[in-house]
Amino acid sequence: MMISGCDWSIGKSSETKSPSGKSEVQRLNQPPVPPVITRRGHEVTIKMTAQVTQVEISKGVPYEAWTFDGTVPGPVIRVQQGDTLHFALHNIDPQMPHSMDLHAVHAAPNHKFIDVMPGQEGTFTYTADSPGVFMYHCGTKPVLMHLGNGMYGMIIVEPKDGYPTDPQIDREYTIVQSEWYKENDYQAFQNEEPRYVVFNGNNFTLTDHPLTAAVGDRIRLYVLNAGPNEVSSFHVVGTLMDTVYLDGNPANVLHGMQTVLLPASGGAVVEFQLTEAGDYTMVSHQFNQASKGAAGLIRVTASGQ
Ligand SMILES: [Cu+2]
Repeated sequence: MMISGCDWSIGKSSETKSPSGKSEVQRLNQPPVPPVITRRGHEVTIKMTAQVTQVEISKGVPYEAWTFDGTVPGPVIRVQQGDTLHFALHNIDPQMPHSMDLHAVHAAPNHKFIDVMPGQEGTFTYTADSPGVFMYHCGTKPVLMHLGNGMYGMIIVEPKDGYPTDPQIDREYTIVQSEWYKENDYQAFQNEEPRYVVFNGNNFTLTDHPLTAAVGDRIRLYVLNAGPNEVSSFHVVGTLMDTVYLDGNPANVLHGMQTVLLPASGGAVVEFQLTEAGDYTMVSHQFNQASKGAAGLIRVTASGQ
């Protein structure tokens, strides 16, 4: 593992000469690498990659994303309160350093969230002391560049004794809100309105392929707003969120919520019941965001298929 204190260019793609002699931009599309997560008692080993992979952010709109494991958002990591995490980040992006900042842990950032250089693997150990729904992200400078290009995901730390409402829950899903801007454009990340605001990485999957539930099911969503810039107002049309645990901590309980405010990097566990068959839309109730893609469906049927 190497520590980088170096300055580096914002530009991502390198220029090469084609056979015709014309300059062209070299594009990367590294195939996704699923995370390796293994448990021995309360020792959990997590191996992830930093890599560059093309993702589809809207139908027919590719984006050369900087990713964890080749997806945006990165894979959901789920551990238990009190676990010791042995985390390894393999940086297979040939062009720049990346890192891992886990909001779920107490750690000195200059020791445990440090840059891993191209081709290197960094290993770090932390304890997941606090329960919750947390963001993880690349913390390499400029952080906005790495966030705007896709380097974030959700880590769930299950409470030691569970949530009081665990026995009532029939189905659970994860939703990560985030923004897409002009590709790899730092100025756009800094100054412009997002082109898309999306759930789980794009603006079509959760409407084309609704989440499913049966009539009467109690649903739990683990929700995270990864930003990088916008606040989210998470709402489910046609129900009330009977129980909300802000940031996923059972101590932060609210009841009867119509909308949950999620700051950039804020999370929540939200629970509700769907009492009639039909399609229920999840949105950010900041409707400019919903109109840019921050919407998805839960389809409720008698069978729940
Ligand atoms: Cu990065």
